[in-house]
Amino acid sequence: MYNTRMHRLNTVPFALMGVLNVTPDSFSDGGLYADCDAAAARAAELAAGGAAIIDIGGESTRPGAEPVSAEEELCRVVPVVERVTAAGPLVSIDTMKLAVAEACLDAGAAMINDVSAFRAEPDLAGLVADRGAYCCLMHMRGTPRMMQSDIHYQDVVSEVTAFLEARLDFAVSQGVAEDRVLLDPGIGFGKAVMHNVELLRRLDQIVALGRPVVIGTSRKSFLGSLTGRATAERLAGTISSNVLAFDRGASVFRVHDVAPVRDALEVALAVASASSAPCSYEVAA
Ligand code: HH2
Repeated sequence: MYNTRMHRLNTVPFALMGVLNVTPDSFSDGGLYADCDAAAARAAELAAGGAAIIDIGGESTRPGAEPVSAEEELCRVVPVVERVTAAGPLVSIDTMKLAVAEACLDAGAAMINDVSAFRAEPDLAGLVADRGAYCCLMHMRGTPRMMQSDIHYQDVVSEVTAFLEARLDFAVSQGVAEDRVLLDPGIGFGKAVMHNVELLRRLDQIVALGRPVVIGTSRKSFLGSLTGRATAERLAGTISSNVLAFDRGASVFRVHDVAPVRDALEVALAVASASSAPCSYEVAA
């Protein structure tokens, strides 16, 4: 059942992925939804705002974040995955760990969002293949702890594109069906401000790999650098960057503020799909 609904990701013009972090230390919603009732209420709010997918995370990946154990991550996320899937929304689990991914698939999750793109635990690819689950493979330089130090790229877009193509090939070599894979350039993961800007500007290069592209700019620090805004004040920057990514072919938008981004994307979609035939109109005398 969930695979049929997820399969629409290959065809819909866009889908919103609502962020739900059940961590004490996520960069923008840390500590807000650690309680299972609060998390379930937030998931319902995200779904009502237009989220087709709820992305549940139990380990922060913000720059400098300390890793958490599999036991701790399991305690944080599994009860929430059970509650949210029982309520109806599609669930993606934001994890790099095989044990967490397996328990969350058992609890009803439909997608594994692995910011390490199966590098942290390569056997995760086999699990995704066996279960026929979806996966999002993201580009990240190094690990969250160290990723923002000593950043160098010759051509960030070509390097990220080549990385994603290689990770897609790896997933397929492990038995994952290509049409189950989404790709993500990893905005803010081991990138300086101008690398993020360049990735958005030339996103069509990544879209050309032929898989749905996920984009995660929501409230991120590069928006703060560009606008001088604090984390809670980055909605306009979030909307702008998501609309620009949509214009270049991204189709899944990972955001905290689902409803306003949805509205902006609906307008962008209407403009993108309007006929280019000249309008005929009459002016009343
Ligand atoms: N960004 C974050 C976490 N997971 N997954 C994908 N696919 N793409 C992203 O851009 C992405 C991601 C970081 O944001 P957030 O979850 O809000 O913060 P934290 O990692 O501190 O929990």
